[in-house]
Amino acid sequence: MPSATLTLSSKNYSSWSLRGWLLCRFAGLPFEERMVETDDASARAELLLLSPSVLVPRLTHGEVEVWDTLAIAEYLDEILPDAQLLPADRAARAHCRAICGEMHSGFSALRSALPMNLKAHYPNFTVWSRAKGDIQRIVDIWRNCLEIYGGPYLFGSHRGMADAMYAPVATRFLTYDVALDSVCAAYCQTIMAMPEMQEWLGAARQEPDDIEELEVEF
Ligand SMILES: N[C@@H](CCC(=O)N[C@@H](CS)C(=O)NCC(=O)O)C(=O)O
Repeated sequence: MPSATLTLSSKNYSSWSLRGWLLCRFAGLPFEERMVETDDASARAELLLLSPSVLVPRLTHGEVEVWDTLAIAEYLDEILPDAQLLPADRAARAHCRAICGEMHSGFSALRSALPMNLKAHYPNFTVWSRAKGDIQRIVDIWRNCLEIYGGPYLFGSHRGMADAMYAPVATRFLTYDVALDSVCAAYCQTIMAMPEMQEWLGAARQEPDDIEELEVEF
């Protein structure tokens, strides 16, 4: 297997970095991390050479360059199929792709109103009404998956692509004190208790606090 490098930005603020990193870890791909500050001009210029979208995460695997989180997930599933990032059953796989697609292309109100900030906690946070619609849809997705596949992960006993895609949402629900039913609260706890998640959180806590530009989206 060729060597792999995963380019990331902030561990505290970058939800897409977290998704890409979890996907690589779930897949069992040995990789080196490369951190870039995307608000630094020279780092952006360098990133542009490597990732045409100027976005992270970006995976380099030997000669192969993959950017965009969905593409990274599909690539990892192809090269490491035994990791079962996607469910084995075709219908479940289609379901998984559909909800990952929703996360990838949607929930913009949630993303802008409740940016990922792992070090923060905002008790009694008032959620903007459009973001409430996104939260309701995510809760419905989670409840439906956990009921059909039996949990504790979205597609059953094996964590995979969908859990990586929704993991930053679990952190947001905790950061912003979003009231959840017991099923969804338990799913959030399952995600937060994963050893990989604990490792990422530990590194996020070590980051400096002042990356203001990244407080906006992600
Ligand atoms: N659709 C992209 C989204 C990636 C993305 O938005 N990444 C953010 C970090 S969370 C980024 O690189 N921002 C850099 C910048 O805007 O300078 C994906 O799936 O990977």
